[in-house]
Amino acid sequence: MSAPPDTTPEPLDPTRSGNLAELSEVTPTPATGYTAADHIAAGDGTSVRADTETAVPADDAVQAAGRTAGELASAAEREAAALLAPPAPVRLGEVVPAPERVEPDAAADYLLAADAVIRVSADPAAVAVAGHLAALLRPATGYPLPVTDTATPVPAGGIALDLTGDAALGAEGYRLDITTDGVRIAAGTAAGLFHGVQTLRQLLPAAVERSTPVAARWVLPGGSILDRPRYPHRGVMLDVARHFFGVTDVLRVIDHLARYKLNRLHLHLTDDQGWRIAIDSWPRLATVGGAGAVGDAPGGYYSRADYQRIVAYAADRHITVIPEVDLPGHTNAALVAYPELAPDRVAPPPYAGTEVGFSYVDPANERTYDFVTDVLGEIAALTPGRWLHIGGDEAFKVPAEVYAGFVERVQRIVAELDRDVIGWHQIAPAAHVDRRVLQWWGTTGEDPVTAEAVRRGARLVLSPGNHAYLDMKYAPDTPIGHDWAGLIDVRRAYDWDPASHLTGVPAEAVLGVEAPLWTESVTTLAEIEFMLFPRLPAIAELGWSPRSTHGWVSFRERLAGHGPRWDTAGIAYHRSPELPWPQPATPIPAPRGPAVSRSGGPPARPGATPGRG
Ligand code: NGO
Repeated sequence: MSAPPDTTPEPLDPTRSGNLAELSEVTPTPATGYTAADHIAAGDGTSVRADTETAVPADDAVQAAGRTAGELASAAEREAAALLAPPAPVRLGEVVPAPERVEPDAAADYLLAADAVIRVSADPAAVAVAGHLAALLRPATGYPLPVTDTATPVPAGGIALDLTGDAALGAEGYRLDITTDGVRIAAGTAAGLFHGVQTLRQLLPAAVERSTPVAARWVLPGGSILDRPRYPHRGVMLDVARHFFGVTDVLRVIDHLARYKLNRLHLHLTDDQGWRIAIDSWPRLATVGGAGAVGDAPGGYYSRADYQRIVAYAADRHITVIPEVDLPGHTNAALVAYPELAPDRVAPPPYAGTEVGFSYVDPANERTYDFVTDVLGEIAALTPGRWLHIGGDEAFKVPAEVYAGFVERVQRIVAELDRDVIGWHQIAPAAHVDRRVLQWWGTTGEDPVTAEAVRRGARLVLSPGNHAYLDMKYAPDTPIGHDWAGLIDVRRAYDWDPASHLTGVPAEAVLGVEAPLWTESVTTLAEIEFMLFPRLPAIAELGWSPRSTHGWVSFRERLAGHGPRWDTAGIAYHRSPELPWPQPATPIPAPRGPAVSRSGGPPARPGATPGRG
């Protein structure tokens, strides 16, 4: 256990020349806080905190502090004492989402050595996971961590990733064994190995999130974990239509999903305010329909190559992209581009507001089905995953019978593309097709029409608006977000049970959970992260962990322990008062990053909280 300093060191003086420049050079991500940490005198003359993002040249730090020789001597003494005491290893159970079974062995802690080797089964997908692990560990450890593939990987003092082909762990499960002699992750699939790697990452000190080397003791807590997901569908939806987010932002969101063992990224690609994917056969959809956004923010769209890059990056992390083309409503941007699809064949003006339910493509026009066939066909060709999401929400102006007929026809188009259809639960009244999935976003837990569709064979993904909608505010003073489905603090995001949420729907019909992030009021990556963290891990735990592990008291402790990781990785988050965040060992410097405040959230922007509908 590291000894926290008994007096408070001086905060960095940002006005001193050199400080900020040095900081940004050493740490590209924002330094937003400290935790109890070891001070290490690194060989290059910088003084580095083991699990923070802060490093300053030792001489500068001395002068900045303006201390006497005596003060310096006692500071050095404290640092030496901290060096001698090894940092507290993370406890084996401190993983989010909570693993199925955890058996700690206090006598078996493992110390990663500089010459450790990663040995992996000779299978390309497993080797890719080993490469991913090495890439996660190399920046902070500075260790070479070579990857060797072999028929029978054994830890031999390092880390073994063993693709056993054993079906017992299921499609995504893994077993992790940590002993003093090495670490072994075994799984029947590469996805299982990948999830095991995410657990391993969380069990290392938070400093592992640093992007530059730091001298630290890389200790893993001894024992075994056996872990398998509760549900096969664990997702996040990102609305890139209301505001557009470029490829780099989406890739970073994918990294966040991977950390918490989520396996679906649902991209809401089209809406009234913007069409975000290039379609060769209908080019104006993107070039004209993609031009705008809410509040006249800059528009944009993904080229085919951009979209493929997102899909491939997700696939490398065992995440399936589910593209959504929202039909027949939420189509104003498409109608601006192609007025022939509008009921009156007249182009509406581009829309930059936040109302819903006013637009629709004409269900009585055959050209509409050409459009749907072409668009879904082109997107399916770029999407290896099984699912195409057809939207279906809030088509208020289309009469019920016409609507059901339209949805049935679109469901057939999806089936002809050899894909499975997903739609918002409003598609429930349409006839059943094989493997149909409804995405529940209601707020009551009660819907006989959806329950009836389930009786006819549909399965459900649960995104209850009052628990899983991450565009809802945390609290009345949250500077961005909606509140039409209520306020969703971390506990509300966590404390519900997908298996029993919807009356009349049996537990077996539930495929999993998904947290939608609508972006009417969300305009930057920092704001995305602020709305995702800490609620995303709450939904992830509902999707992954067995119900028997569910418990707010344990969850809030485990989750709060991730704060220093997010700080170190430069992830913006809401420092919710519900969670027992670890006490900083030193004062928190003012945030240098763009839009993050540790106390409340992103800075308020005038007029940034549109209501819905
Ligand atoms: C609703 C609506 C979206 C809004 C969102 C805002 C669904 C499925 N349709 O959810 O268009 O953006 O609420 O919270």
